[in-house]
Amino acid sequence: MLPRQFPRICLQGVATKVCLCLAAVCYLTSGPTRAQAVSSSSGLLRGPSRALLQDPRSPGVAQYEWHLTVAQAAPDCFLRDVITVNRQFQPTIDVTQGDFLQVNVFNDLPATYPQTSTGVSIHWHGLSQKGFEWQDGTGYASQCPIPPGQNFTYLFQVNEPAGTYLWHDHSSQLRADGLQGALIVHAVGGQAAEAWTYDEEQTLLLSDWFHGEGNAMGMTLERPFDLTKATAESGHWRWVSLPQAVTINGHGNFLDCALIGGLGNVNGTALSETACKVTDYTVPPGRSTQLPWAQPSNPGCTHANVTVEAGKTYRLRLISAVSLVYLTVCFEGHNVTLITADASPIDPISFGPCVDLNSGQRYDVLLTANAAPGNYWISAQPQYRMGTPSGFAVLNYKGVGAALPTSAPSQPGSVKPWSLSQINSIHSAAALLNPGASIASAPQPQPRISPDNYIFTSNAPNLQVPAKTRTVGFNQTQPLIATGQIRWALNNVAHDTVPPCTPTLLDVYNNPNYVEQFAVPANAIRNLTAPGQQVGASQQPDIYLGGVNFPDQPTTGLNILSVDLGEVVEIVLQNSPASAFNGDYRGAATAASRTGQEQHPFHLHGHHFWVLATGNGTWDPNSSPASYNLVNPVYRDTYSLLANGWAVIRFEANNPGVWLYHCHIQWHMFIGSNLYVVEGAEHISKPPDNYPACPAICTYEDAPYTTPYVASTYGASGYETPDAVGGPSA
Ligand SMILES: *[C@@H]1O[C@H](CO)[C@@H](O)[C@H](O)[C@H]1NC(C)=O
Ligand SMILES: *[C@@H]1O[C@H](CO)[C@@H](O)[C@H](O)[C@H]1NC(C)=O
Ligand SMILES: *[C@@H]1O[C@H](CO)[C@@H](O)[C@H](O)[C@H]1NC(C)=O
Ligand SMILES: *[C@@H]1O[C@H](CO)[C@@H](O)[C@H](O)[C@H]1NC(C)=O
Ligand SMILES: *[C@@H]1O[C@H](CO)[C@@H](O)[C@H](O)[C@H]1NC(C)=O
Ligand SMILES: *[C@@H]1O[C@H](CO)[C@@H](O)[C@H](O)[C@H]1NC(C)=O
Ligand SMILES: [Cu+2]
Repeated sequence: MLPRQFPRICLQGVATKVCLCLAAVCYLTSGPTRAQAVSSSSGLLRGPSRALLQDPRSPGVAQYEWHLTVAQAAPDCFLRDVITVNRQFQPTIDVTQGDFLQVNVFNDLPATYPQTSTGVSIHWHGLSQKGFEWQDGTGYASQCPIPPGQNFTYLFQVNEPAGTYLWHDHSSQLRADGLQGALIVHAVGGQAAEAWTYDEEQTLLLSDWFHGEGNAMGMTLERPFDLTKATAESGHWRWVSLPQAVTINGHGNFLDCALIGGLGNVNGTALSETACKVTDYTVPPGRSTQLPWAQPSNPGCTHANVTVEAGKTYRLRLISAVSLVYLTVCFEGHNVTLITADASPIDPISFGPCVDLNSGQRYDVLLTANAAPGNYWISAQPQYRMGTPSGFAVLNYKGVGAALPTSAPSQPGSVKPWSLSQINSIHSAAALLNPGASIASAPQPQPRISPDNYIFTSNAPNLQVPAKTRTVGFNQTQPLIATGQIRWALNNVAHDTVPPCTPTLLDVYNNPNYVEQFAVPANAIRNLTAPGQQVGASQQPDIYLGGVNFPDQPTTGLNILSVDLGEVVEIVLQNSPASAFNGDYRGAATAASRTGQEQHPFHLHGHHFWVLATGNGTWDPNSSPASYNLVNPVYRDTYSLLANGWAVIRFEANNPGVWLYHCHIQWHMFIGSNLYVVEGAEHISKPPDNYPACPAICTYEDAPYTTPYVASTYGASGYETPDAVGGPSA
């Protein structure tokens, strides 16, 4: 549904709220509104890239007013506190390509809600924000978070390919509490201008869902992993474990694992019954393990229905908004054709009924309702983290009453994740590689894509791979640092999630030489002895320059890659054993026991990039480049680094700003798998007028989340972290 169907004129103030209640979006199309939008934010018109504002199509403004509050809900049949937007769970944003998106976010969350930062910020995942570097919504990178009781208005032009994106909190772990949703960029001219032929569209937002609050779970990741460093007050590290459910469009059932015949069987190993149980850990203190579930009094305790009409073709927008688990989504009885990857058109390809999505990835698929009318399972099955229950929705044919299908639901482990050759067989749409070609004469099912409808305003819509000017390599590890804490690290630096009280973008705007000036000199980082506690009175973490410095010992600080405009940067990412590169301060004997690796979805802000190769084993500078696809690699914003594998991407440095490059597993990013790309520092535009003030004192993620600290900060709010019992388990 296009926002144009909503009220076209909404006045400010009360009237706006009325419109919001009716349609959740106010849509303003008049010229004066556009002018007003531009002048209200003086940072928008500076530097050559802002020329895009002069596009003749007179963009309008999709205007939202969001009030974030805590509410009780049971998306997976378990009642808990969730975060809502205007009392809606995970609402969708609709905007048209080339228009402005304006979202005024009011943080009406209680100050006692556990936050490792002091507020919220909203990131628009996949939008490259070219020319709008202050609007990326990354806490302490592009802005200070919006504190409780305050508001901040995001305002930027959506100069992006039409397609499927998502929005989510990017200051702490609030997306695990539901603060996220779909963001759909509609083509100018609507569906008729789209590249594919289909009758209807629907969005499927996939989330994994925990019964503990995100920030409370995050705090336990800060406790000492090394038991000898744990005290009665600190407790010790505990992994967030597996999600209790997978939801589809906000609906699921944590007892869906009971649908698995005999509790399921993965590669010959029976799934443990505990996968179906609410453990002590998942129930916040003071709450019953016997809270009602699957009762009418629990709104939302149901499965989502995707109703289709026989004979029609549907564009299904699949979005993985999970915080942890890689999912395989399958449509029983129907094959689907993939048409876009992260909003980039691809050569249509089908792997049968299933599609793999890693956290942060999107695929749009075409599904034709050509089976016998009835009800069919849509399943979202976990991979790599067995014990997570599958999530289910129902593909319901119109005229047949919606009901759970009678066939056996697909069980976790019954479908293999995509192989390397499948991952590498997803290619950019041919039409984007040769913008001179006549699109009109392209035969169907060749997508009707032109540079004009692909990227609204860009100097270089041609997706041919540019020659690289520089290669940067990163080894991903999981060190145990001298504080006894465990981290995820890139080149031995675990990024501090909450850096100084000034966002790095503001530091760099004020001093374009900031990072180079204050970076730890290479000759000073070789002999680190006690990493992890380097934050001094200046509240300034150490700065490490990725690709330049590789500390001998794992450490924490700001991990920064500094690039100039015009560079074409190739990033080689290598998965390495957890304790590689002196990654266990206790020494070689214990390091030898921590050799595991996990798969990681990596996301780059501010850009789409070419994925040249996804490989197995150890990347070899001599032989691996031979496997790169330099002809038609997929162009996207989130890609997979497989366990024991490597992957190579290339991006053009054409967007001044501070852009995160990070693992999109919430918990991995939180304790270190993150990097800031500081790009074109001297070309960063002025901050907007309404930029949120930063707190005088910041809470570092190295803060001691001891029982007394949590009690004094959050009081008896019911959000306290669970007691530390049991031992580390990962
Ligand atoms: C929103 O924040 C601004 C400061 O950025 C403030 O002036 C304004 O009063 C706030 N609006 C409301 C309704 O609280
Ligand atoms: C799907 O349909 C079933 C059967 O009518 C209904 O019980 C259920 O509430 C529906 N789900 C949603 C999310 O509306
Ligand atoms: C899906 O595609 C496979 C391979 O082409 C084919 O064998 C199968 O019959 C198709 N299934 C459906 C439901 O169309
Ligand atoms: C990982 O580290 C090893 C050892 O220092 C190095 O040879 C390799 O090039 C690194 N990998 C990448 C992708 O940088
Ligand atoms: C690191 O320490 C070693 C041994 O003390 C010393 O030889 C070396 O010069 C030091 N390196 C640097 C860069 O200071
Ligand atoms: C990677 O190589 C190892 C060893 O040859 C093999 O066991 C594994 O299946 C491969 N992984 C993939 C994803 O191909
Ligand atoms: Cu990760």
